Amino acid sequence: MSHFPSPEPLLAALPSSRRAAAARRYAEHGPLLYRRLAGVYGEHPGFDQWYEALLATIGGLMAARPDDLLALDTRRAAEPDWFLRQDMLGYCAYASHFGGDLAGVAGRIDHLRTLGVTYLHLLPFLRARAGENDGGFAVSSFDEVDPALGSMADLETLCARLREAGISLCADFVLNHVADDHAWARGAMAGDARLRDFFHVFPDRTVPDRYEQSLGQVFPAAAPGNFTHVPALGGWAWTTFYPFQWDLNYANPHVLAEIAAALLRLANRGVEVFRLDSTAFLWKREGTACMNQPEVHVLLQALRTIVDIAAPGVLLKAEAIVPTRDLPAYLGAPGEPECHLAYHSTLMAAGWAALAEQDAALLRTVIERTPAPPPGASWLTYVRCHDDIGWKILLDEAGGATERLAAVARFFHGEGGSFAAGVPFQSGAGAAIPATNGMAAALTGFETAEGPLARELALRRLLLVHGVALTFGGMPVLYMGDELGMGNDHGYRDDPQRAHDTRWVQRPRFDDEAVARRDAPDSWAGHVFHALRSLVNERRGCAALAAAVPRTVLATQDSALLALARGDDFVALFNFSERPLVVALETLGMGAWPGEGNEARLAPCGMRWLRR
Ligand code: OTU
Repeated sequence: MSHFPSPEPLLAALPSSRRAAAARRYAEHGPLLYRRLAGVYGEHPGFDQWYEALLATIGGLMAARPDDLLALDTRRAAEPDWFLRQDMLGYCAYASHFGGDLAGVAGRIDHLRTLGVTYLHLLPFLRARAGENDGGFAVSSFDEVDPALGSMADLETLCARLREAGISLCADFVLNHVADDHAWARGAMAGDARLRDFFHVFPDRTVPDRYEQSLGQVFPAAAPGNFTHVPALGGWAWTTFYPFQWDLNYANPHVLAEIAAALLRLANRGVEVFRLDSTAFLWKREGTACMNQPEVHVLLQALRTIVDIAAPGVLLKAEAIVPTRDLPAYLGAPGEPECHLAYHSTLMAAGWAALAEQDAALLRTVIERTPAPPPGASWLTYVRCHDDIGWKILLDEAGGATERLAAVARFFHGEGGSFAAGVPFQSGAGAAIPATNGMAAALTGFETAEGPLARELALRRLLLVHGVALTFGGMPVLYMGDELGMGNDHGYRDDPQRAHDTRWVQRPRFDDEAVARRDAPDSWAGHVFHALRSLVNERRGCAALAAAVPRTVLATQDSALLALARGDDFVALFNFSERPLVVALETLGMGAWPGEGNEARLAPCGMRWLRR
């Protein structure tokens, strides 16, 4: 690099006690930061001044970082793999539905601890647009908590209380778009040219029509197209998601600087992990689907280096719901780190597909195509979340067989007499394969189960898909209510603001009665809770299940069987069929398993962990 700017603007804002550490971190990460930003913005007039201003902003936020969080940064730096251990367990919930408000979430700490949770992802809790707001994903202010949930002070208190309990708070950070009533959008509508340039605005349909030729649609039924006419803008705004969510223009360096600062401000409140929402969409390029563009990775790597400099205890988690081949890039490469974690959504979808097909073929292929992540990074594994299960991300593994995946979707929508009680999502226009919504218990057959045998089978299916998430290696995240086998909630249908969006079927209120039955083993809730917790407990004591231990898919004689080895002394066996299976252990090719005899017997939809 011919010209590498001095760290002076960064250091100037810092008290002398913090300068040495900052200088050291800048010396380590600054060159990559500069290279990445120069690569994407270097041609902009005034790039050097912009870069200096960015450093000054970062320095100011480093000066403002509270002492306890500085201490956390130091602790994390001494143990960078803290989130990759087998005792890490995530849990995801809407604050409103889980605890009523932020303060109420603290009241649930006991439940989380009983389950073994060390990481709590609260879905969007910042001030969102009034009226429809996509479950909080239309953010109006990065600096205000939704008033119905509390205040920034409540957020700080909650972060501190969770941390005391050994739980890291993960917050959504919606950086692809803002709500149409965010100050930036309002400014743009009021005619502020600087803010108009924060968005992709087109005077007429000429350019949007060109882009549309290669764009997909996320909500083809509820929000068709990717552009919205906004009279106050005198043109069309890019809106990948709902019309009230305006995509930010990351070709404008000021957008990145604002977003980085907003993230660091939240980090200074005590948020430890940021779920970077919809990362795949951050960069637009005509003639493409405008997903996974190389610049997306440049921007994410820049954000990562900013975090490494200013708040190194903080983790970034990529939410990119993309085919397996596009996923590894979100974790970066050795020496070029990107996100610490990335949702493994094809693994998730393939686990469900295996249940529908009673065959683990797609799942095996996904696992085989998943490379080992670079050091210090890993996958986020999960079974359900607040969003739909999209099947089309499995098209590669399915060899392009649309009909095969459409059959999986129909299966989960209960067609053909299946056990599942899922609800289709955004079927219709442009969706050859509808996505699926539903709580885990509904998708595994509990809602249709009549009698204890059918219920037992539903429980085993629920454990089977969770078992994959807990065995795979990475950070498993449970979804609120699934640990109690909570079912679908159809109440959203009566609310005109939510009725069109079937994802609400899996966003129930936390069921206090189910929690009360948690420890009663003869209740469904108690049954599920006990079984899942046993699995979590066993995992915690099993070093082979730490994220970094290599995984291998073993060849099996029965395609319904997934045999997944972790290291040399651990094998998980998953039977995706509804037949009992007998596995001759020598066929696994891993030697003898003391105490196991020659064969392992698996119940229908049963699983086993073999350890040495
Ligand atoms: C994300 O999701 C969020 O998780 C959704 O809840 C939001 O609605 C959306 O962004 C907009 O903020 O494409 O890669 O198919 O899986 O919208 C990100 C539905 C996404 C979601 C999809 C998703």
